[in-house]
Amino acid sequence: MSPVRRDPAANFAHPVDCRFVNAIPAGAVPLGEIHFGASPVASEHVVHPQAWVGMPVLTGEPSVELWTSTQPVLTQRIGPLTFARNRDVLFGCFVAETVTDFAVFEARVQEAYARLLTLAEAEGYPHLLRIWNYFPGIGDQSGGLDRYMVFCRGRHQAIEAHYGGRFTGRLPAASAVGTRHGGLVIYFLAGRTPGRHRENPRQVSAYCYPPQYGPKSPSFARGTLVRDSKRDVLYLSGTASIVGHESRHPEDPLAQLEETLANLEALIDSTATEEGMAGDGLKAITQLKAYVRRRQDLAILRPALESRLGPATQCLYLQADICRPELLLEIEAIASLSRA
Ligand code: 3EB
Repeated sequence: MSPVRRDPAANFAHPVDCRFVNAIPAGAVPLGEIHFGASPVASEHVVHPQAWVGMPVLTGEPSVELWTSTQPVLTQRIGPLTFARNRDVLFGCFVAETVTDFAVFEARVQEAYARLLTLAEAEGYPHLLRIWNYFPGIGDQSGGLDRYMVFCRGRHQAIEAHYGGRFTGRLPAASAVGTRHGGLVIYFLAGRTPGRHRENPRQVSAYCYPPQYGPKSPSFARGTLVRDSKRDVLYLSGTASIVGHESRHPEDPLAQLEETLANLEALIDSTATEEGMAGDGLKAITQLKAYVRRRQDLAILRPALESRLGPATQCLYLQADICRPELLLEIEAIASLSRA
């Protein structure tokens, strides 16, 4: 009997695609759809995960973030969590009403994370690959803390309780951004096999931020690389004009953009080098969401950003509140890397 030859990459499959669309194309197998916009969209008869994120869309670009599967999908709902899974990944979505009170909000965040971590594990997808967090009033203050800090504490408590002890090595790429309308929306991708979580050489790991940014550091990795049999996908976390742990260039949107792009580029290039991939810098980005605090900055930010991207990159521009008041911009992305 001759040994079976296996392509090592064949052990990994990430049969998932993300596109920004206006409508669900015929024949698509949705894992989930996230609608961005100023007002909610009522779509009944939808069984897969779906959410509305109350952020004004700043351009005429398609504003539905559609996650599709190249394999058959099973969908299920347990309380506030809706999830869809194929053989290799689970896409889940948690939606809750707006909660003004900080203590109630923190408990809600903790509950959401406890539920999603438990669910992903119980269904056999224990490895988080990417998480998005959206909620209103991210900069609201109460008792010396802002709502983002309270969010971080609720998330931290649930993650610590779930994994017990050391958990930083399990944290995936994430975004946490402030909406103008609607409630708490958390959606995520989890896998049967782990992703490779990445840090940024230009930045202190967020889970090591000093206490000046809040009683519990933010629980996320700068990026998560997911191997696939054809291409590898790098999920880049929400990235801003932060070097080390400090914000740079207050009041200067263009300089913040340049710093943010340097951070994204450093994350892509260091990942490519250390993981043996072909590095293509910012040109490797296939999808990008730009969160812009002030609508009037779009006119200078957009051309400067797009001059640095490849022609096929899909961009979605959203008006949003960023977690630190001095930050005017945050960018998250998906990049496609090929093995060198
Ligand atoms: C930063 O680098 C900017 O708390 O999940 C970016 C991505 C940010 C994710 C999160 C926060 C989060 O600290 C803010």
